[in-house]
Amino acid sequence: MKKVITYGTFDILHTGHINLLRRAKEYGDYLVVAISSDAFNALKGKKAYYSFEQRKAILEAVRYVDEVIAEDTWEQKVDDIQKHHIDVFVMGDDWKGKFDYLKAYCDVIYLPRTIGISTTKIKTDLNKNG
Ligand code: C2G
Repeated sequence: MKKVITYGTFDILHTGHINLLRRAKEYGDYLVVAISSDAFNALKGKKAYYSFEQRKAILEAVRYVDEVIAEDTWEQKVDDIQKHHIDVFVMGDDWKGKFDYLKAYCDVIYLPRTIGISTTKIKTDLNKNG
């Protein structure tokens, strides 16, 4: 079984996230998603609308996702890849190059981001339109 992993906040799930998850799953048979904990989001300077538990429940309902784990630190990726026997690490290309050190442990793939949609844009548009 070929296992894939990806990481992210995945707040207010949108088609950009779904496009990423669908393409990530195409690289294997089993997709693990490491969702940023609320504490790790604070480290990333992000405040998610949905709590970790809510984001986890939503991701677990996505057909491409086989398992959801917590992302608590920047440093856990190597341990995750070894512990979960990961073959492919996938991220959107806004992270291009940032995780190349993982090539020592698994394939590293950066996929083109979906243009024109983001959680930030959704929040801004909703605030503008009341
Ligand atoms: N994404 C995308 N297209 C968009 C928006 C997001 O392809 N329009 C991708 C991002 O590139 C990322 C994933 O969806 O691969 C999740 O995006 P975020 O929730 O914004 O995750 P991020 O804050 O980038 O966290 O250790 C890695 C970090 O936790 C990544």
